[in-house]
Amino acid sequence: MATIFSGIQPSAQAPHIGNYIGALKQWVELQEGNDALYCVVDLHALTVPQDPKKLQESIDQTYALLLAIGLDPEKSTVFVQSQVPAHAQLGWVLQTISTMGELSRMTQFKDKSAKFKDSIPSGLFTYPTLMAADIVLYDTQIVPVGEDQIQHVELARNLAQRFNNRFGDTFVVPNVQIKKEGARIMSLADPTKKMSKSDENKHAAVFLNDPLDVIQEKLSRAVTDSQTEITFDPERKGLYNLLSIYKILTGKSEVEIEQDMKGKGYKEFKQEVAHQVITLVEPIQTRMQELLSDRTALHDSMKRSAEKAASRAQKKLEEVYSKIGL
Ligand code: AQP
Repeated sequence: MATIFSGIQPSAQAPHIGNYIGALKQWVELQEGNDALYCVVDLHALTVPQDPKKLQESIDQTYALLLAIGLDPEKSTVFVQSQVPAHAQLGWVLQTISTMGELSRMTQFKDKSAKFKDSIPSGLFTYPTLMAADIVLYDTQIVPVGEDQIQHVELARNLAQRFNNRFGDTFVVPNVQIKKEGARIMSLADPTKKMSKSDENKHAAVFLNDPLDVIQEKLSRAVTDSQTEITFDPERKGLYNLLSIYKILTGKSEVEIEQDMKGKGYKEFKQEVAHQVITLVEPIQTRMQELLSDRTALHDSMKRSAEKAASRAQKKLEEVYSKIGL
């Protein structure tokens, strides 16, 4: 049994199938037989300007989505970050042992800050130290994430080691866990870019709350190439991306898929992919609506999970405070 931690930001835009395939699908698998903690990282969402009412709604939506995909609060601890104060408290401590140099090297900071020109929010710069705190608070061994988060988990490892060296053994040094396949699902509109919630092109991503006809339309417009044969070739980026999605959702082998697709055209193949995506998201959407229709029950569930997480986190924070002389 391993201790697992991972998080997802609440955002007005629901998670996309890249988030699902790269991260969320693993979360559901890993809750069996492990000590798993999954977090709606709402403090991270504050690194860019937010409308308070919309943020509150996004937190509910994201929490409901995590339950709807199959996370079970009886098996894993599914909670909201801001409801466990030790995250922000340890975040500050870890920020004080991080350096400007290592934070400046984070590629996500470089990408996200580019949108702000002269007034870059400083939270965007320091956010990986809060993410490190999220992880090490629970003596996490494994962090299942998509490829874009490897560098942040590496920073969490460095900060845990640095703290242990300075103040004595305190934190478990976490390991990142990346799926061999699906760790980087690409944009449907431009398969050289990763699928991203914030992409301005509305055909780039399929979101888990997209109406079913929109899913069909987005997949039918997905960029491929002018060849005809449907085979797994990483050089044919658009097709390869669709085939990867199809492979993960069906559980079929590459040979089996190539066999099935012999003689079929792109149109038919894309319809098959859309069918698989719809089969995945339809029950999730139904369950999510049920959960969101009873906010009292939803908030009760959040509160119970936060209490469970907080009692663990508080112990670790007290150990840290005592070691650093607070
Ligand atoms: N394209 C992707 N393929 C596979 N995994 C992905 N993840 C993100 N994009 C892909 C993984 O999803 C988890 C939750 O991500 P997040 O909510 O922290 O958002 P993010 O990493 O910032 O990426 P997004 O969703 O595309 O948002 P924006 O547009 O804001 O960058 C993480 O484990 C992530 O690795």
